[in-house]
Amino acid sequence: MRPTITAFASSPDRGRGLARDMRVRWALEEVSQAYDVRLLTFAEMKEPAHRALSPFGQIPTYEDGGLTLFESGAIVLHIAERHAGLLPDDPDARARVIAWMFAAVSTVDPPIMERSLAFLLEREKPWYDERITGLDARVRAQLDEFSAALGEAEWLEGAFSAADLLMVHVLRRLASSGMLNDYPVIAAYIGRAEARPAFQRAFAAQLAVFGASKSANGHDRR
Ligand code: GTB
Repeated sequence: MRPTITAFASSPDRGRGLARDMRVRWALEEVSQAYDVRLLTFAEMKEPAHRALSPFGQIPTYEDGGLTLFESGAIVLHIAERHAGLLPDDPDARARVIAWMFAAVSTVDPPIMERSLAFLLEREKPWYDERITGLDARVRAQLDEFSAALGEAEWLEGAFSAADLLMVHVLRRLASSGMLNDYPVIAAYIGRAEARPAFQRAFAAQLAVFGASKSANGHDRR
């Protein structure tokens, strides 16, 4: 039986693979698990049928047999636990990978997300320059720390794992900021992950959805 995930019918990321269904698609591709996708409009995401899967009316969700899950980090962990390839066998190494997964979603992601939202929603406000300066400083401080932690390692814990998958997805959001030019260790890490065939298959799949949403009405439905 193939799991079904949900994704935006017309993603505001315009096919850049930044929406969080990308994490789930990528994990499924890494473990060679075929899957179905149910595409949702913003209105459909807030309807009771979807809220039964996702209390906050968001994507992605995951359905497999009787199991339904929300939260991309939990879904990736579930996939990693059910299939070989994304978690080490050694219990201590596995615990460290899970710690890095939490670090990606609960420590590294929030300031990056806050910076993106400020850029999107507050760019015209009188306080924007001061706000973005503060947010940039927070993100840069964390990039300094992450760069030092990664050091010369190829991946966070031995072989590529679910931790790298989540961390890279979080960090990719900075691609358009120009900031990563100052962090060659991180840029190379992202590049290694993006070169993985599983990443490329997942990226192409979400890009195809964006292409279809654009051509459906003959214009960009963003
Ligand atoms: N913590 C949850 C998880 O990790 O699964 C957060 C899920 C979430 O934020 N989902 C977003 C959503 O459903 C889409 S991915 N938003 C609609 C809503 O809340 O009503 C976040 C996202 C959206 C857009 C871009 N973008 O345009 O670049 C990137 C990421």
